[in-house]
Amino acid sequence: MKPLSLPILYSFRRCPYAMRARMALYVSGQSYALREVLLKDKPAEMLALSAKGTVPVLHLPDGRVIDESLDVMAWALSQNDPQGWLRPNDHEVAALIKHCDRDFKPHLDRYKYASRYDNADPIVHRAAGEQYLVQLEKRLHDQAHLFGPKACLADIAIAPFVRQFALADWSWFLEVPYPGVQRWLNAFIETHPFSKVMDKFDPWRPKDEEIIITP
Ligand SMILES: N[C@@H](CCC(=O)N[C@@H](CS)C(=O)NCC(=O)O)C(=O)O
Repeated sequence: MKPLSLPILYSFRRCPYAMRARMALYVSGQSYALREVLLKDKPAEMLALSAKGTVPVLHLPDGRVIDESLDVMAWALSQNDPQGWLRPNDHEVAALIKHCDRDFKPHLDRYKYASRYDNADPIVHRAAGEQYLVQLEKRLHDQAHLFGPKACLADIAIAPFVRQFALADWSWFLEVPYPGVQRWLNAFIETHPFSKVMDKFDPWRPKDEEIIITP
């Protein structure tokens, strides 16, 4: 098979890390081959590139491998950032995303998938995760996005995780007193780029034709 001249993205549709990577690739205008992965049966081709076995993994035509979602976003937006998602040297953006990945995500997992963990009480973890919503609400009660009127890297990187948290019990989410977060999440779900990157594809097998995503 002829080597591809496009990047290849190993992805899992419902993974919030992969969602943020797909959105950055989409907005940057980058075409790529999408290989949908089953997490319980990861392709050897992906593991040969990145032994840690997490998605997303981006394999560039020059051979470089990017296997952290924020690095995929940074790479895509360094090629082209038409919506101005990158804000130079923004420590506040980086800190808010880090807070999501390091602190909020473990509570999200233990709330949504409590039975996968020993002694995880979902309500305790929901309450702990809610503290992150409180932080977001402080920013969103009087502005449309986390850092002003326009979306930036932080909104796109964080919203997929808040969506998962909300979907764990949507009626609970609608009742909590965070109107800014609710409005922001609804807008995120209903508009591009999110809706553009949620198409369904069968898991990739080596003999398959590549699925080329063109923005
Ligand atoms: N720090 C990584 C985390 C990626 C990650 O944990 N992805 C999950 C899916 S949402 C995964 O691949 N888990 C491996 C597994 O479940 O086997 C990133 O930002 O890319």
